[in-house]
Parts: sequence; structure tokens; C-alpha cells
Amino acid sequence: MIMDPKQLEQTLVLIKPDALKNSITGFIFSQLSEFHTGARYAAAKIVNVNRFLAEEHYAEHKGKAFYEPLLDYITGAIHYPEQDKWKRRVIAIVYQGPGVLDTVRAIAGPTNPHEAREEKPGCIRALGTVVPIKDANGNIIGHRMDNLVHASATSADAEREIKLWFLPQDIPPLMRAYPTEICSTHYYYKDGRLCETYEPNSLFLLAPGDEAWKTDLDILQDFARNEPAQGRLSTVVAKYLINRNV
Ligand code: FUP
Repeated sequence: MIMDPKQLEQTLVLIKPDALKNSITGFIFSQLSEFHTGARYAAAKIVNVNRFLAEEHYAEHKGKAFYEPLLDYITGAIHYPEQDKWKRRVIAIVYQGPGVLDTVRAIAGPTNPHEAREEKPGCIRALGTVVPIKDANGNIIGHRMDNLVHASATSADAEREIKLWFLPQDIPPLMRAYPTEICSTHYYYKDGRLCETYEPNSLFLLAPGDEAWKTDLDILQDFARNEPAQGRLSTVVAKYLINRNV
């Protein structure tokens, strides 16, 4: 039987470090159960979020007062101090089903946990907290919202985010929503640039025969040929650096 394309609607859910620290992962998973939502888990991974990935995920917020605190939060530095560095994790999930983007945003609730408590008691983010951000003189210049979960806002965001956090092979083939292609060359990454042959201290990305998101291969090819690319090299590279000793 051919799957109805509506079944392939996907969203990226992140269970953030504060949810892990406060041990509310079970609550979040039951809120997301197929029985309640009609949607299902397509992929999941435990990610130690490095700064590279954090910057890519929150690129749209660069320059805002809460940007640096937000990076500290998502990398786990706020909830797990230096001596507990090894506990810094996020659970990244691809969740899939008809209407899943709106369903999960509704279960997550408003971005600001104070508003979530007022407007939607019982939603996940109602259990979060808001922390003032101060400048060097102690003046409040913004707020960091520790809101426990991330859920993609639109289908374009979901595509960008799922491709950022997941390799195709992290997702069962029949549950992949975006085209893939087989790589035909070697790619390495060193000091912010792409190489096609190994150089000392370069990071291996892909080899001939590896399956990759088609859009990523397009970007890599453009960079390799010095042609204008459809996206940033760092966005493609970020997923290959996940959970690696870099
Ligand atoms: P959402 O789509 O609900 O995740 O919200 P946004 O994209 O607007 O914000 C991304 C993240 O930045 C949120 F998880 C919360 C955080 N944030 C702050 O910490 N402070 C702010 O003033 C606004 C957003």
C-alpha cells in the first residue's frame, strides 16, 4: 500500500536540557503518544549539542539580547555545570503524522512559560521558567525562556531543522520525508572550508556511496566548485559533527 503523503508531515521536537534535568521526559513522551496525537515517532537521538549546532539551530535569533544565553541553555551549560559536562544532552525527535506541526505546537504551548501558565495550563511549557538577562550594570535587557521543548513552527522550518539534526540514515527509509541522493565523492571539512581530499586534522564528512540529503549534496557541490550555493556550508556540516569528538 502506498502511504498517503499527509502521513509524511514531520516536525522536529527537542527535549531540552531543563526537561532532562527535571526528569519530565516521561511526561513529555506520554503527551506525544500516538494514542493522543495520531502521530508517531520516526526517529530519535541523544545529542550533546555543540556550539556549532546551537548557532545553526537558532541562527534567526543572532544578535538579539537572549541569543548568547539561549545558546548556553540549549548546549546544556546552564543546567549542567562544568563538572557535570558529560550530562549535557538534548533528545532530538522526528515526529510524524497528519497535522503534526500544529498538534505538537498546541501540546507544547506558548513560547513564554509565564504566558503558557496563564493561557494554557497543562501544556508542557507551563512547567517551564523565565530568567531575566542582565547587562554588566545589572539592568534587565531581556529574558531567557527555559521552556523545556522545541517544536518546529512551519513545514519549511521542520525541513530545515530535521535536515540539520538528522542524517538520512538516522530515519527509517520509509519514514523519510525529504529526497536523498548518493554521494559520489569524498568530502572533508577543515577551518571553515570544504576539501575533497584528506588533509591533516580535517574532519571526514562523506564518502562515495554515502546517502545524504539531496539539498546538502547540492550545497556541497556548489562549494566544491566555488559556485554560489543555496545555503551555508556550516548548516550542512553541523549534523556530521554531532556527537563527535571535535
Ligand atoms: P518558538 O518557535 O516557540 O520556539 O519560539 P521562538 O522561535 O520565538 O524562540 C526560540 C527560542 O528562543 C525559544 F525556545 C525561547 C527563546 N527565547 C528567549 O529565550 N527569549 C525571548 O525573548 C524569546 C525567545
